[in-house]
Amino acid sequence: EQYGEKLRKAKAVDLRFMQLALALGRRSLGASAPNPAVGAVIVKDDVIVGRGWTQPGGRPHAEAEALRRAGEAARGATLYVTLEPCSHVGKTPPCADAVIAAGITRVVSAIEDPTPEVAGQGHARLRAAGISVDVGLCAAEAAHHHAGHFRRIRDKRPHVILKLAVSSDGRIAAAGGVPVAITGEAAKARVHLLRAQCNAILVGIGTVLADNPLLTCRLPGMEARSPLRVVLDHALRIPHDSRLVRSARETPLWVMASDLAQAPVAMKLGAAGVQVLRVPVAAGAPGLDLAAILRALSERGVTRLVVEGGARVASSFVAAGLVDEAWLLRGPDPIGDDGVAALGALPLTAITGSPQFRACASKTLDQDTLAIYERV
Ligand code: AOF
Ligand code: ZN
Repeated sequence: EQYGEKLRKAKAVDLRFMQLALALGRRSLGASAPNPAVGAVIVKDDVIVGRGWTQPGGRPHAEAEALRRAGEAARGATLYVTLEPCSHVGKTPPCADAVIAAGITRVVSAIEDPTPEVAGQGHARLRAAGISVDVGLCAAEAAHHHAGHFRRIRDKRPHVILKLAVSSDGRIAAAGGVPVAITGEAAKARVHLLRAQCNAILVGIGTVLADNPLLTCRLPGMEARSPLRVVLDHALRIPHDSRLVRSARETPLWVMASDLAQAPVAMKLGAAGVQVLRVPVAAGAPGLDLAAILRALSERGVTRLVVEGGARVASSFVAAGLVDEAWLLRGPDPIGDDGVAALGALPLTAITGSPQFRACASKTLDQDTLAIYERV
């Protein structure tokens, strides 16, 4: 009985520190690509002696940071980490070796790293050195958190989050694509945080022509967390005086054009700091090949992509089965039947009523609501 109580307490302690490690990892979400955003906590005699998270650009790794801060206190301590410590020599030496060298005696790890050079060998290396290793605490949360890394390793594409802001009657703009304010300040702040937590944001040229958006993160103090901006623009129609092109030197802008688009236009955009990437047009469908675009982004290190419209881009991603997560922000007012439907010819129920998605969270943001759907 007494032993059971002790065990229950120990489990609660493990849970608390793993949740802290997950929270630390969240700080780097969107900033650690191409690497995963890992969090690490080192605990000795119930006291936190080191905390770390993957640094911008992916290095140093989380464990290295936590070990550096713990110093000698790491000897005999427990490491809580949200992803299997690496076992390979990449651009940095293996974290597993650093953990062993520091004298850590127990590791609690949330989930295995599917990276082929790691894939269980990090845990094995720790065990071989006599460290007690527990794997699987908060595995579901960790899998959700590392979705971008896992998707990139397993499917060679980013984790795709589709963000839609719709009126109460499911429209995204007035007749003819005229922009209308749909959601309020709280929703806007949440969207900007999502942008910061992704490495790339993607829109179609229609949205650029209609809204002239900037697509940066404008949360106070987080401006540097703006994602790379990507525009699908097969014929290179993007205006040279658009806010996107004019800001291309501060925040990267990649324009995905078809291999048939005019070279002189591409050169002029290049001179303005825009990177023009050529991709094939889709076979048998209008527009660029989305799978090829995602592969190109993934090859260049993008792990988390937010797709922000318009209707045609959104419906193409849904129809191609390339949406992993859908964020549906709904405002309080209707636009009317002549407004632009959120997914073009597809009904919104292609997400909200589809057995391929499940509602996983919902939240009120002032007068608006946010519902998040996840691919099952
Ligand atoms: C960890 N802790 O914080 C992260 C890890 O090229 P490198 O040396 O930076 O290694 C990149 C790989 O390391 C990456 O693909 C992933 O498997 C792992 N990321 N591992 O132990 C960390 N970010
Ligand atoms: Zn590492």
